[in-house]
Amino acid sequence: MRGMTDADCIFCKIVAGDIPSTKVLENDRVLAFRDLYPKAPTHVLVIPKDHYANVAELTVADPALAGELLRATAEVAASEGIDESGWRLFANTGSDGGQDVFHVHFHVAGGKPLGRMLS
Ligand code: DGP
Repeated sequence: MRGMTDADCIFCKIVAGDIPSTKVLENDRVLAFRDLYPKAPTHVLVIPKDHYANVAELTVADPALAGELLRATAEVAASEGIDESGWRLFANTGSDGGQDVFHVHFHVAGGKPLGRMLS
């Protein structure tokens, strides 16, 4: 769905300004905003403004945009002041992966020791 929005997608509505969000970074193609249900002192979601369902779809359709998203996650970590202490980047993908919103997003989490996942 490159360049398109999904009328039923809450993140497309956030991009459009139809649902309010607390933005922390924005450029032509990328938006970062605070997670409504933060799991850490810093918990920011980084999304492309265009609608792609998940990381796999995005990376096939527009690998350059996937790179822009990754760069934005590091910019957010720095602007949030967690780049030195450390932070976690993750993208839940599909139902077994725990994805609830099917508009691709990277979670940037930190601000406290997060422990180990899956180890
Ligand atoms: P995931 O489970 O990986 O699909 O993460 C979706 C995240 O989106 C979850 O941590 C909560 C967050 N979220 C859901 N609805 C809203 C919303 O309307 N606004 C904001 N800021 N975050 C939302």
